[in-house]
Formats: sequence, structure tokens, C-alpha cells
Amino acid sequence: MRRVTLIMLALAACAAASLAATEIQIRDFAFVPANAVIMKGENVKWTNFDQVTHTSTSDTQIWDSGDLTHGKSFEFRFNSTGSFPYHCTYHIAMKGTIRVTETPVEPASFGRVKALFR
Ligand SMILES: [Cu+2]
Repeated sequence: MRRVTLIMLALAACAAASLAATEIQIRDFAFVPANAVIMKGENVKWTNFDQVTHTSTSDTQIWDSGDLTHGKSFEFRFNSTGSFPYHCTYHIAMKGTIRVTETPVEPASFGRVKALFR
């Protein structure tokens, strides 16, 4: 009985891990954090907290959220490593970069956000 419980807990943890995304807030005409580091295969989720419409748009046409009105989110999975700059199509000053690494730089944790490049 105890073993079954442990297996179920392990499965639940795996499910949660696969759903976890690095969260980036769009607020005050900026991506917060502007620079994020994730592992290959992980998701990034942008959410617009501003009253005006923004987008998360790859500089190299890899992804485009389309219009994100207040409260709307967009999620994208990064399946290759590299450095991926992006911007908002409406506000030229809004820029960000997602850096995708091959190996974990620290033990995995849920919902982690890396604010700065290392
Ligand atoms: Cu914008």
C-alpha cells in the first residue's frame, strides 16, 4: 500500500513538472524578466498585465503570440538550444531574450524563473 502511494506521488510530480512553464510577465511596457534561461524542452508562458495590447514575437519568426490583450497568455515550448531574441510588434522598445540550455545548471524546480544571464 505504501509503495503504491509513493509511485502515485512520483507520477504526480512528473505530471506537474511537464506542465511547469517559466513565467514572463508583460507589464509597464516591458518583459519581466527580459532575459530568461530555460532548459531545452521547457515552456515559456507570457502573460499581459498591461491594459494595452502587446505581443511576444520572435525576431527570427520562430513564434508569434499574436495580439495579447489584458490578462491573456501565450505559451511556447523551446525544443532547441540557443539564444532567442524577441520583441513586441507594437512597441519597438520592448525586447527580451530566451536562452535555452542543453543541461540543467541546477536541480530542476517548479516554476523557476531565471532573471539574469549567468
Ligand atoms: Cu507592446
